[in-house]
Amino acid sequence: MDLLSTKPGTKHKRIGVVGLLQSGKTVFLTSLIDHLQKHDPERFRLGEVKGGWSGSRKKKDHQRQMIKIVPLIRKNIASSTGWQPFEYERNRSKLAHHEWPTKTVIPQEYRGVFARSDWKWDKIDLSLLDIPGERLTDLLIANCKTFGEWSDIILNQLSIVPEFKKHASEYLQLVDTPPHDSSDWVEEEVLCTYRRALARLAYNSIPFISPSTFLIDEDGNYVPDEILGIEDPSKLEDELVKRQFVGRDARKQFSPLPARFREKSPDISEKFAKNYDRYRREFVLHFAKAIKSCDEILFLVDIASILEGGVGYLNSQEAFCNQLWGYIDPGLSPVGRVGTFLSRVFTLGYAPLRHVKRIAFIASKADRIHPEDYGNLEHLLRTLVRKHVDPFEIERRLEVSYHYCSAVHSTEPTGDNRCLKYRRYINGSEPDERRQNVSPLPEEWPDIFTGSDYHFPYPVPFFPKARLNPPKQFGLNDIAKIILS
Ligand SMILES: Nc1nc2c(ncn2[C@@H]2O[C@H](COP(=O)(O)OP(=O)(O)OP(=O)(O)O)[C@@H](O)[C@H]2O)c(=O)[nH]1
Ligand SMILES: [Mg+2]
Repeated sequence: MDLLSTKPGTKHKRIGVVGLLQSGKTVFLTSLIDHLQKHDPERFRLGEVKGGWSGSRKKKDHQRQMIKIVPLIRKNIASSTGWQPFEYERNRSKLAHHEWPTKTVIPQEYRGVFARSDWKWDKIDLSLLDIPGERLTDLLIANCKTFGEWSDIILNQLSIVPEFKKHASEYLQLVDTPPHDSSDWVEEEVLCTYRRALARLAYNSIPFISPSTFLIDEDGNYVPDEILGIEDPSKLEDELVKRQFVGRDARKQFSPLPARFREKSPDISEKFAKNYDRYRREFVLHFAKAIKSCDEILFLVDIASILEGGVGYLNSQEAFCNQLWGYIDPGLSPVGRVGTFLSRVFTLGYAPLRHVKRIAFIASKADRIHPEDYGNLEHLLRTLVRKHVDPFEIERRLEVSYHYCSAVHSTEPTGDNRCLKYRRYINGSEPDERRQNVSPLPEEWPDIFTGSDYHFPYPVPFFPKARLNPPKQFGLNDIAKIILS
């Protein structure tokens, strides 16, 4: 049992930060933690209340004070999930040297206890979970108890979304006709062709890649640099097919098979089903359950990168959204609410049934967009996710909010048209100043767009070297208000 969270007066909140790869989760968390560790109520406003910790009683009645946060336990403490501790110090130091943090390959958790100036007795014990974007594409596996169910959904997606189909057509054709025998050779051809489809999706920045071990192996090793550095696309594809696995290792692979194939070739499909079950049970459910049992989810979407990625990226973002809510099943029906209440009563509050009660959708990296377009940013975010989340909001009383923020604000408008000023390495050892006219954001998602239609800057992070000072941010404090409530 988790002693800290059960201490009277300590409210434990588990928050999952999710989003596709490179959506800004790790930078968001690093900046948030930095602001909470060094909270300056004037610069990171969380609202104001009457009185507070300081001032005489008489004065308190009249004076309004900014809410102040004080970290009580500053280090990462024993993880409740068994995940690795969040690498806050390492990320902070990279940012201060004009480098973005390296990509996350293993799920990480930050844990810290904070006091609020307007809460007399209670403390807040926060768990913040950071999951590599690639792993989140495995949530469909968590949601599908059987290999057959998963196969049908994946093959359906691959064949109906044109941008997916383009890269998967060879595989779809191969498995459409069941083979005459179930030899090892046939099995290897099926796996190899599926790996080729995933390699093409990855090369074309379509993050619809499951099992995720194709990109990050079970031990957290990303595709090696010597493969990523190959410039010739067909050689890169060949190397990915040869070196990466769709499963926990070479002998435990699986790929989706249609019903007719499963029926006519039971040997291969039983083997794949066994590998799928173990992958699901021993690997995916471990982190998937941790996300499902969060109190709140922060869902980060990088709108600028979707526009730069083209319509295929937009469609994968939508497919991902669908899979995520399908598994997390957020909000609570009236029956669910009674169940949660009873579980609290019978266990004296020690083992409440956890369920996601709140989701904040966040358009991240707003500093890559011109401030004139911030209004469109929120609208694009809403239209992207609304269809999937509205039913939960209406029927399950899920609390939903929409935000935009830049966690490490690294650009500045110059005053000319849509021009942003920022820093970027060109030749020297220090980054040089650059100016760029950025694309205007559309008011609605265009019907069709390609990667070359939109351009936004890629600045180096602007982060204080002085450890006392947290970074310039925009909109992060509004999200912190939700987390710390
Ligand atoms: N301009 C700007 N760029 C950002 C910001 N946050 C993130 N980025 C950019 O987005 C990239 C990815 O950010 P991360 O926080 O590592 O993304 P992630 O979601 O943790 O990615 P995975 O670990 O791959 O799942 C960074 O390397 C930066 O290039 C921001 O606040 N402003
Ligand atoms: Mg990360």
